Amino acid sequence: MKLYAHPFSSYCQKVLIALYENDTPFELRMLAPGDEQAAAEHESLWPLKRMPVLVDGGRTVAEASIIIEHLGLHHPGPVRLIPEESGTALQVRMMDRFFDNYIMAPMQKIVGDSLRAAEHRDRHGVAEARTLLDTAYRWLDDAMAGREWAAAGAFSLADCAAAPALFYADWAHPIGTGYSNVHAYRRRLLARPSFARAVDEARPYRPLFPLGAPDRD
Ligand SMILES: N[C@@H](CCC(=O)N[C@@H](CS)C(=O)NCC(=O)O)C(=O)O
Repeated sequence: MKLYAHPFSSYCQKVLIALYENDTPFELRMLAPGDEQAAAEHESLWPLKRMPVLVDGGRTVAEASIIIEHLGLHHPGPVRLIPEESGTALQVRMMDRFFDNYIMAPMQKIVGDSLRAAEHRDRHGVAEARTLLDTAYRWLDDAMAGREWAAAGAFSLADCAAAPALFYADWAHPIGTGYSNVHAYRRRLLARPSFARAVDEARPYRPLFPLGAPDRD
């Protein structure tokens, strides 16, 4: 399998965690800025030009959650990231949607806006993203009371989504000190070997973080 990705990308880390959890072999096709050949291959596979994209034999699979579902179906390992029982799987998928839509998306809005020229900044959109993050942190703090992992009582797809989402969201819009369950969960995610590896591999790229990476994590 070939994964078109960049180690510093949050959605790529989401899939890298799943691959590392099960020691699944793959080749990284690095989408480095300026590598036109890799970019052209990526665009021909997925004209939407979002990463990651997985190529598995003749199949091209896009969207991080779907790639993780694909891995569970076609390359299962000892760590099952989508539970077998369909009701429990639904809880996992709901939390996965929560992290993508309400943590990752507003975090990307804030980071993406900071890359724009001053005259193209979207102050209103960024303010909305910050409000959404505050609401999401508050909801998550209640949801995580008494929970180790996001859903199903075990590490899952939802935690693969949560790890990079909370990692970068806390950099872009710090999680309030009152949200101790969210902080504790973020620390647990950082201690998980699969995510710790993804974070370490991405360390050299921290100077690319447009808001300035804090000196921690
Ligand atoms: N819905 C996609 C989102 C992927 C995404 O936003 N990837 C970012 C990197 S974290 C990207 O490709 N950005 C490049 C761009 O926006 O042109 C998924 O779940 O995989």
